[in-house]
Amino acid sequence: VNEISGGASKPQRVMVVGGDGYCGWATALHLSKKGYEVAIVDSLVRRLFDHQLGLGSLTPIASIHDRIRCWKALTGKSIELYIGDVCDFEFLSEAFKSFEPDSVVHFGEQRSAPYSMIDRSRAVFTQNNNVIGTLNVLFAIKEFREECHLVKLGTMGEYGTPNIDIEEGFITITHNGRTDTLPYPKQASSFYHLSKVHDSNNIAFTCKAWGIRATDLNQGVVYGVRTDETEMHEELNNRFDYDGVFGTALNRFCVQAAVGHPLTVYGKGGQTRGYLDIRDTVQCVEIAIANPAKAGEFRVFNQFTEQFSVNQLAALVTKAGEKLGIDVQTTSVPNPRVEAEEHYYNAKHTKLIELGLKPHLLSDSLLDSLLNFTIKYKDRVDTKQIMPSVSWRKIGAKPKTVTA
Ligand code: NAD
Ligand code: USQ
Repeated sequence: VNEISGGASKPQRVMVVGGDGYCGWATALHLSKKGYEVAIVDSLVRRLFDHQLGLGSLTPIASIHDRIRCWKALTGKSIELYIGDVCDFEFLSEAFKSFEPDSVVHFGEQRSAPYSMIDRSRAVFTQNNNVIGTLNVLFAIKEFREECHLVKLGTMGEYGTPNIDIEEGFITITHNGRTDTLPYPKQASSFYHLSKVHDSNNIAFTCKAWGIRATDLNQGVVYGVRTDETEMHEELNNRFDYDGVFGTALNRFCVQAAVGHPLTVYGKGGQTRGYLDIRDTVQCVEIAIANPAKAGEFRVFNQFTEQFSVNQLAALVTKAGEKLGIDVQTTSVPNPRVEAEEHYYNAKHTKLIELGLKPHLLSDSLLDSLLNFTIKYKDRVDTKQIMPSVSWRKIGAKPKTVTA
């Protein structure tokens, strides 16, 4: 295992916070397969949100315990499990002292923009959960594992949609004759996306003040579901969200096409974002771990492989549907969000490529297989969950218990 541990004799120990979630589960298995010693830390709060809101994954998902048992039975590899909340510092300290991670990959946040815009209490929960959780991880590293590399999942949404090119984390500006390289301006547009901005500031500060080594992965929207490891057995199935709260653009469109629901383009559909295949998420995280930041370094990578507008995605899914004999319609839904619907977008994403990322670009064959995958499970779709139910403008202090 020398090639994965940078010359050290023991395999690297990686703590995957949020390892029961969509990106985290796929990553935990991928790293375990590659010979890393993996521990999953997760509070399972995401499964609770599904219960509370009456939502469910397209795919049936096994409990985290059964998932890990199945992985061990198939591969002989153990994944350690710590069930708890990273906002609970005592729990996190015990997990750190017991597992002694060389890297922490932190996926463990409330990651839905619409969830954070349901009502005041969800907005506050999101920022509390995300900001305090990350602060605790930073304190745990300082206190117990100074050399541990933090690989933190951020979001491309931290930058918003400025009318100039988006750089990777930093921009060099000349102002009144003086020049400096500064953090790229942040213009997030939900309480969720803002929580990531706050995280980035806290991480950058602790790198400077305490010498923490950190990589902020500003990830675009993820699509797809199968990875080499999750497809080994049904019990290793990843979750696949398609509802209006947790479902993301391309994944939702594939499910909508599969059940004959018109594709829900919000507003004018010119909203452009960076996208990547989940098989590239796991690759990018492995690359970041294998090439750690230096002590005191705050590194930022833009983690996506291609840009698409919502209209372009709808056109691609329509074309893929035609090939399978499905007539796909599109509907324009009044935009529940406050965001630019026609805008310039050109974001750099070269640093992960320079470190060896080999992207899986969105191809006809991937769209065919994703669409076929959603068709396989279409009887599990609750079509009432498809339309968006959370409004950026209507959020208030009154608690909401039903969203659909
Ligand atoms: P997910 O909701 O599927 O998984 C997140 C996991 O973290 C869940 O299992 C949840 O139970 C756990 N968790 C949340 N708060 C926790 C806490 N306080 N303590 C312990 N565990 C906690 O989300 P995902 O789609 O896998 O996203 C993972 C990360 O990647 C998030 O940080 C998200 O912001 C980021 N990201 C996701 C996407 C995407 O398209 N899915 C895109 C860009 C960035
Ligand atoms: N959109 C539609 N129709 C839909 C769903 C979405 O038009 O049915 C539009 C949205 O208005 C938005 C764009 O598609 O303009 C992307 O929305 P999304 O729900 O796919 O993604 P977003 O809310 O940005 O959040 C997701 C993840 C989040 C991550 C982010 C990366 O949930 O965790 O941080 O993607 S990024 O978009 O780069 O900020």
